Amino acid sequence: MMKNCVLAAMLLAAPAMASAQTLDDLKSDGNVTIAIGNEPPFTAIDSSGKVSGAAPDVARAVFEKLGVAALDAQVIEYGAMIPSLQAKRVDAIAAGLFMKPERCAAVDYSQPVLCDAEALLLPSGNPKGFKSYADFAKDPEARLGAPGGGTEEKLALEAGVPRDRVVVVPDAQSGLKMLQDGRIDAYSLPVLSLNDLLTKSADASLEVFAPVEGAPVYCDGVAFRKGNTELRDAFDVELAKMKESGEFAKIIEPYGFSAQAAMSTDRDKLCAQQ
Ligand code: 6CS
Repeated sequence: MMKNCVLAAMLLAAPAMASAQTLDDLKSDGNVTIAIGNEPPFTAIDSSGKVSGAAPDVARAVFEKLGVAALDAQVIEYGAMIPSLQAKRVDAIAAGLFMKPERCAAVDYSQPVLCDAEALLLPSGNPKGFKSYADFAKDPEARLGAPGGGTEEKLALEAGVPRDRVVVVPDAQSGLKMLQDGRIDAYSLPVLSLNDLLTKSADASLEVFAPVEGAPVYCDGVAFRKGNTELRDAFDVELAKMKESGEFAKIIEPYGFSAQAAMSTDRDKLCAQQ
């Protein structure tokens, strides 16, 4: 017989389950829970729990129009976001999770929201001349930091960088510290994320190299559970109205993102892009 205190502790430790399935569920809950990576300007959460960033701000605006007043977030590693969505820990992913064929097969994405190229944070002057992920493969000593399950990690591995020289970095601050401590030779994230990180670090010994040669420009969308097309389609209707009215641009462009970039492409094209 399990002691009651142990059982109680296990129940308390159980992650909050976002059980909502449909738009009606979310409306009756009055809340939507999203996955984020806490990687400004895509997503951010402060010590009080306030959620911001271009992706959550767009999602919040759309859900408000759908009658879902509140939005909260769970910080999840990129590689664990889709499993968390499938396990109903979150209702959606609004995190800059870029559309790629394998992800498009696993979730139902909205139409595009945020687009960005890939970049490298590295020592000023780029002394080792890194311009592409293939450059890290060619240099037997080079170590590249990248988010676990992220696009940069996959691109580096596909370019031939051995697994033991692609270092999984849990978050932007850790990546900065690992670079400053010499544990990695460069840290790869999208351009706007590294520009934000470098500006806040005020570290004149580092610079951003962008775009990474040979890497595509990616766009994200809000990701919903596969088969949840009723909710995804309702989201898309309001997103399209916001793009048309200019409200979409007003939300994302102060963060540095281009509304035109997202409006000049679509889910089908992005999900077909390798
Ligand atoms: O979609 C991804 O995997 C990438 N997206 C962002 C916003 N940052 C890094 C991550 O690898």
